[in-house]
Amino acid sequence: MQEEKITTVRLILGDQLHYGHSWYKHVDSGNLYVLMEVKEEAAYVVHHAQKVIGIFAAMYNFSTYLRKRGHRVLHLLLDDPRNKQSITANLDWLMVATGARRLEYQLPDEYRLDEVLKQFAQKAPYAVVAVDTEHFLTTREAFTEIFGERKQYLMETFYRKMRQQYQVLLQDNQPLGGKWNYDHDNRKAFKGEADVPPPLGLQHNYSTIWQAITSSGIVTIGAPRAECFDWPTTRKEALCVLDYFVKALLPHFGMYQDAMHTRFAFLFHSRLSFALNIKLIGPLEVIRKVEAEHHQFPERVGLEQAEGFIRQVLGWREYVRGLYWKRMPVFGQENYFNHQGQLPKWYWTGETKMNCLKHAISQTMEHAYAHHIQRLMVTGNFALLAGVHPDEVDKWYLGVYIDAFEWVELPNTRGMSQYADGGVLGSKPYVSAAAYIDKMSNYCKSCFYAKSLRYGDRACPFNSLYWNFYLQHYELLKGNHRIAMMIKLVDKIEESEGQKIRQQANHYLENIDTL
Ligand code: FAD
Ligand code: DLZ
Ligand code: SF4
Repeated sequence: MQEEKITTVRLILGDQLHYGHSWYKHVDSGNLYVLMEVKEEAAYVVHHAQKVIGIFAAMYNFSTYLRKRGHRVLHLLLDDPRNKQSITANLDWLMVATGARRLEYQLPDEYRLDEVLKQFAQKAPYAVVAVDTEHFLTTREAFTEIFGERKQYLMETFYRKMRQQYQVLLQDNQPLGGKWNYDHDNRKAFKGEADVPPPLGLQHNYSTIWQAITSSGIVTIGAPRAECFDWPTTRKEALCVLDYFVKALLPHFGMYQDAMHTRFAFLFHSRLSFALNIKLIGPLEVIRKVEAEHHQFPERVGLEQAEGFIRQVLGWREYVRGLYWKRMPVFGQENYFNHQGQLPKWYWTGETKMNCLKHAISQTMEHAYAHHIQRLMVTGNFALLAGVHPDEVDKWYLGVYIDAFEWVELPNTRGMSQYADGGVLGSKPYVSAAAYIDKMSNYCKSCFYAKSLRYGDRACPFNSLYWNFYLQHYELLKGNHRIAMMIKLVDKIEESEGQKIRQQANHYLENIDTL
């Protein structure tokens, strides 16, 4: 029997694996679905091995799913001789080879690819149509609709609007429990008060995929863990991770959200970001599940645990995306403090005597994962205090985490963590000396450096670097009322003390690779 003619090619990017997308509701053999493993996408930054394996495996599983549903699929593998290793170069030959007269793609989440595909469409001699990914709860334009043309965009304003729009944790349109935000209850250090459940333990053997990646010459970092790959790569598995989260981890999630511990890389975190970002699972189903668990078992899953989680997904996740589309491409070039430094070499190995950084970086290399406070208050904090160029910091974060895609990585890194936007996202720089890290973790207890010393060979580098940061950027920070107390303390620093701080900080900065 002759195969039906292909009329439309539908492109699916590696982070667009949305099983419920309306594209797949009806089978039409005139449509060819195309997924491509390409070196170009694996090379715009050096990615963690698990990120590349995870994306390729999830693409493979998604292709299999579509085929089983009766759809026509071309999954272009890395070593396919036809593969030109670039999305647009592949589209060029594919459109000719199939004779299709129409190309459809889902709106990319990343500015770079969005521009590439827009330009490609302008030149194409056939119809090109972009459709929504049907994944997010807000549109790219949400920020302008909510905030107009303001200079600052408060997450809390955005979050409340989202709660109302989607009727989440509300009663008579008012927040359940009388408060919108239980942030103050989300800051407990973990001292072993509860058992930390072991990771769910998905076990895949993806060594064939890993072999193909290495043979193709793609450069990666970090441990592949290909034979015991434990990130979800199908929708079914993503749902298992969600299930495990609400049953085993959510009861303690909010409380220990900011805690860090040498023995537990994941603590009570969901590890859902990868599945969410490649769209195996949707934000609303995650939110509804957590909300339902709270309603059904309020004793076990207190409001502060549920709200603490929902705020991240309904609030922060949608908020950073809105800000990304509002502020790109300028956002990606900002450098408020004019920092020019390089990342210390040990950011790639974890080989440093600074225990907090050693743990946060080593687990990043081992699991392609660190939780929010490790990213913000350990690695991000240090990079900002050390004056590293935001481009370098962005590149690192975009590469090392399995969940890193620019729309979410860049606002968090350049905006929240590095304050390179001068305070559009966050109202003050997230910097701290050792005291905060000590309060929220057990890292300092077994550290080579002394958390309470500011001067000397054993002084914790965070301490002098912290005060040095305020002295160095005094003019840029003195008008910020959120840090008025700090500025008062800086004003009290005598000239001789200031010199000692600078000396100690400069000594550390000059020897940064050996800290
Ligand atoms: P949980 O702690 O269980 O939180 C639940 C979910 O909330 C996450 O899965 C995520 O989807 C969402 N969420 C939580 N915080 C944020 C946030 N600040 N912004 C957006 N979504 C959030 N997240 C990414 O998904 N990709 C990134 O590339 C990324 N880069 C970051 C870089 C820096 C410097 C910082 C400070 C944060 C970054 N985050 C990023 C946010 C956050 O650290 C991760 O979403 C979280 O650690 C993922 O682990 P989890 O799924 O166990 O999260
Ligand atoms: C990150 C990534 C990698 C490593 N490889 C591919 C790939 O081979 N094919 C593909 O379609 N997508 C890949 N991706 C994801 C994209 O680079 C890109 O980050 C997202 O589509 C932007 O949101
Ligand atoms: Fe980190 Fe300083 Fe604590 Fe060591 S003493 S773990 S370097 S904060």
